[in-house]
Amino acid sequence: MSVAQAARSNGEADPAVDFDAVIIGAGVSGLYQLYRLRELGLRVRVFETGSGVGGTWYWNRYPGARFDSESYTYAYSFSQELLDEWNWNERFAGQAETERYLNHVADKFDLRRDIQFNSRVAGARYCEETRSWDVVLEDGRRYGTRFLITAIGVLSAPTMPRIAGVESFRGQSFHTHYWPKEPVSFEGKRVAVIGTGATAVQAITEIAKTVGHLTVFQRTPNWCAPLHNARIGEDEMRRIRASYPEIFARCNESPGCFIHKPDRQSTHEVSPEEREIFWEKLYGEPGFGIWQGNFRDILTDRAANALISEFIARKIRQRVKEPIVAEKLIPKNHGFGTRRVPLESGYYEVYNQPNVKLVDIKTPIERIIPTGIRTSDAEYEFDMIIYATGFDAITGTFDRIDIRGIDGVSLKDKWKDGPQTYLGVLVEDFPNMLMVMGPHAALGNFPRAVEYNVDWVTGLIRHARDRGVTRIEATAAGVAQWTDHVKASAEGLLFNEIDSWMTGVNRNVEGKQTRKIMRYSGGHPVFREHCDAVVADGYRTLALG
Ligand code: NA7
Repeated sequence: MSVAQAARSNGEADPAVDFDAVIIGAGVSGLYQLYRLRELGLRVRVFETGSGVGGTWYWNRYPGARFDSESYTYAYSFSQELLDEWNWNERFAGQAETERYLNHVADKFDLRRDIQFNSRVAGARYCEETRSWDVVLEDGRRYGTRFLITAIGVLSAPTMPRIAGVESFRGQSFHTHYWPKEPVSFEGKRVAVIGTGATAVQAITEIAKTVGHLTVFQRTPNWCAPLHNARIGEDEMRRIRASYPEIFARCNESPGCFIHKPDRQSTHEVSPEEREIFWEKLYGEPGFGIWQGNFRDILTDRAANALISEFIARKIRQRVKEPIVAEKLIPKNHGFGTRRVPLESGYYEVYNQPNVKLVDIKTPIERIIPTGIRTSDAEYEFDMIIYATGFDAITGTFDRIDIRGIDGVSLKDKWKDGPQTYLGVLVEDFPNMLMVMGPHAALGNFPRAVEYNVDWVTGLIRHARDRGVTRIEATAAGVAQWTDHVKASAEGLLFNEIDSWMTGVNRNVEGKQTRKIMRYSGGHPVFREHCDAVVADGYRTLALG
């Protein structure tokens, strides 16, 4: 029985909704949410802006785009058949392989028939009378739904820099997020990249292989560490497949759902020699180990953080030939790991190429001009400008949809001083809106977190359906308690003291200049304990009606 049918059999007013659930987004979260809700027999429609599935992995097709999490830890775990049949080609899959994987998932589970592509949701308004949401697409089409599920990702609202003259440039220009599907050649071209975040680090390294001349405009350097990608052969894939249960169990035990777990020791417990050996080992190993599998206190203890930062600085000095350039690439305003660590495959060596120039903050960009870029002390001519300038993260995608709850209250207004949620899933005054990977949820290795989050949302909807419940809302007390807990869990963590997308700072967006607590920092195991406890308690902390 669908939710709408349950409501009718319950004597409720006919909700006259088109769907039991509308899901916004056909990325990693939306696809799995659709799969689960279909299992409940619900009428579901997914609205997706793109013309294909994949979300992040549909849009970000810039050169060098790839996982920083091990491919086999990033895969969905919910279907044994899927695990059995899919072979990963690379330890850290590139965008094309991941997009292929997500298309395979969509085909295998016949998901496309409920996905409406090229359909951007412009707004959604809750109607108390019908206990349903009125969803409006950009082209004006409207749909009614009992539940509105946001599966819009955390990095889906790209931002351009607020630099005068962007429109005046006469050459080619791209934001990395909106990279074209057609191949782009850099051969013989003078190319500029603005930004040095995780995206830029990947793109710069790839572009440098074929470019005529590359100029990188860096405002803030980031601490990068080697990815150590490699191909996965048949034997290795067989071994990986045989150990999926252990792999997923290990991910679920770690704070970020990564395969790497923090070392139990403090940096100060071991001798400088032992420390050096451990860090050398981590630096030589694939993936996020140096960040997520390091001594337990590198992200809480300033002295420990200074030591690991110095270790990485030494590596940068060793790898970059020109000392002045090396110094420019070493962050001075934040410690290692306090921002998202870009993983790289020869990034630092790019700056040893004679055709690559680094322009740093000392000569900031003043203006984009028709022929290129003007800084405070020079003018550069370019054929192409690439904006790797990041995203209005976490709440940004919500802000771009006009979401209105009870009495027309706007979600954007409600969150103007920072998000307030219950478990990162529900918001007071926005009944029947459920967020998958919303603000205040625990981030990390995305699909691991997504599977838990989606299962939790699905469990709640099943509970509602089985009891004829047609209205689900967070309580004021629940939101206050969770928001306080999220803030408390962030205390003492060095990355919450630094400007980055993870703390909601984006100098290119009005009102996003100050740090906010945007995500749950208590780690996934504790996050799950909280969410599980709510279920065990029969959802009594929610207002159900
Ligand atoms: P990030 O990490 O937010 O990086 C954006 C970069 O763009 C960063 O270096 C910014 O410098 C730079 N930026 C932004 N605006 C400007 C202007 N106006 N002038 C110069 N430089 C600018 O985004 P990414 O796309 O690299 O990565 C996002 C996440 O995607 C990543 O962490 C992965 O999880 C995947 P700033 O640091 O603000 O000084």
